[in-house]
This record gives sequence, C-alpha cells and structure tokens, in this order.
Amino acid sequence: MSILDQFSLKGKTAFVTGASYGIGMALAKAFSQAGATIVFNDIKQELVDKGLKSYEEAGIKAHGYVCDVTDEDAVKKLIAKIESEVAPIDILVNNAGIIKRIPMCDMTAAEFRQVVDVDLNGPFIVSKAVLPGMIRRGHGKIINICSMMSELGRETVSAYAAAKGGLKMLTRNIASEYGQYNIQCNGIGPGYIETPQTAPLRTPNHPFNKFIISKTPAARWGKTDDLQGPAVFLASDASNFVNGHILYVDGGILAYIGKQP
Ligand code: NAP
Ligand code: GCO
Repeated sequence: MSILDQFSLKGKTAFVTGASYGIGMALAKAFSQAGATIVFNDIKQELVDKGLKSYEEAGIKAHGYVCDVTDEDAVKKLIAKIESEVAPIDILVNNAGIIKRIPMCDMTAAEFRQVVDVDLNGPFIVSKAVLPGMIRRGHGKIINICSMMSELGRETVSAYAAAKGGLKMLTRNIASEYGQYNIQCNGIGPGYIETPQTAPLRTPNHPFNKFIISKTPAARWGKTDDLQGPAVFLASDASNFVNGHILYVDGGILAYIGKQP
C-alpha cells in the first residue's frame, strides 16, 4: 500500500456523534474528502436537517439521525438501524459534548451529572454499541474527542474537566481491552477552537481571548480545519499501530508556560 493510500478512507463508513455543526461536522467533511461514507446524529431533528443541508451544500450525501447519546436503548437501536440502512460502522468519533461554566460550589449535582452524562457516559454507551460489530469484522477505529481539560483544570469547568479526564482514561482502556481485535482507540485533544461552544469566550475584548492567545505558541485560536488532518490520520490505516494515544492539536498550549505579560 502506498503511503498516501494509507490515509485513504475509501469504502469506510464513519459515524460522528453530534456532527450537525462545529468540530464534528469539520471532521466528517474531512472523512468524506478521504472517501468515507458519513453518518451523524444530533438530539434535535431541526439540527439534523440543518446538518444534512450543510453536507449537501458541500457535495456530501450524509445520513443523519436524531438520537441522544446518553440514551442507551436509543443508541443500540440507532446502531442497528445504521448498520442495516447504511453499512457497518468502521470509524466511530465520539464528538458530541456539552460544557457548563459554573463555579463548582455553585454547581448543582444535577448539572455536574448532566455534563458527565453527555461527555463521558455518552462515549461509553456509543462505543459499547459499536464494538461488537468491529470485533466480528476484525477491525475498527474509535476516536474520542478529549480536551485540554483532559490534562488541565481551570475555574468554572469542574464537571467538564472531570468528564474529559475520564474520557482520556476510557480511551486508554478501550485500547487496552480491544486492541487484540485490531481495533484502535485514540483521542484527539483540541486546543481552544473557534466553534459555538467557545463563542462566549471570544466576544470582543473578552479577557479570555487575550489570555488564550498569550498561552498558545501559535498565538491564535484554533480552527476546526486544524483538526481535520489529525482526525483522518487516526481514522486511517496510517495509524494501525497507534493505540491509546491522545493527540493534542492545541497549537502548543500544553508545551508552553505562556508569554510574559
Ligand atoms: P458544539 O459546537 O457545542 O457542538 C456539540 C455538538 O454535540 C452539537 O451538535 C450538540 O447538539 C451535540 N450534542 C450535545 N449533546 C448531545 C447529546 N446528548 N446527544 C447527541 N448530540 C449532542 O461543540 P464543539 O465545539 O463542536 O465541540 C465538539 C466536541 O469537541 C465536544 O466534545 C467538545 O467538548 C470538544 N472540544 C471542543 C473544543 C473547542 O474549543 N470548541 C476544544 C476541545 C474539545 P445540540 O446543539 O443539539 O446541543
Ligand atoms: C473552556 C473551553 C475549553 C474548550 C476545550 C479546550 O471553557 O475552558 O470551553 O474547555 O472547550 O475543551 O480544550
């Protein structure tokens, strides 16, 4: 196989959760360019419809479904539906996620549980539903979308950091338990990326804006395009001996003490 063929996703089916916009959609579009068939879900029909329209405008015939990744029965039914209506899932990206920025002592247990439910239990539930088919077929790729907060804390994001730290270890555990079936499970840890999720931090003159730029050697916020190449790498044969790795795509934040004020 030529080196470029190793990065091809021709003939593969990729399921990206929460991919009606944002990072998930960017990864799905990259997978499509590499040859994959795209399947995605979201919790609202209007978002699925919006996503389908965006994919169509990009020349992609995607398959969209309404499903909440925290609902185990609904996820099991969805995976069976995808594998009968579209194709067996070769690549799973656990992208769906939420964040609540609340000081921990002001956060209710219900709010904490909600973030952990989507950001950690969701990837567990979806991976558990997809793994049996990957084991039967003797191959599979699972990519969990982790975070800087898989490694670092900051004020107001206790639930999110706990969930994303857990997701890092779930990634390593899936890699450990299922690597023997030629299944590779890795994570991508995006830095601070321009998406709706970080929009509140990027309002004009928001102090966090300057802060992130001072903490990033690349001296800029990331764009969803920055994540596309790393995701295709982890979804392709080029990474068949990479397992349990969290690939940080952060412009260098984790390596840098930060610019002197
Ligand atoms: P986003 O713009 O908020 O998109 C998240 C997507 O997940 C939305 O489509 C959302 O749908 C969907 N979703 C939420 N809860 C769901 C559920 N229970 N079931 C199914 N879908 C659900 O986020 P993003 O910035 O693209 O981030 C995507 C992933 O990257 C998340 O896991 C996030 O934690 C992670 N991440 C983001 C950054 C960043 O800087 N943006 C950095 C590191 C990691 P609704 O709109 O209906 O809620
Ligand atoms: C925050 C941000 C971050 C990013 C991302 C960084 O409030 O600190 O939302 O959590 O979303 O996870 O990698």
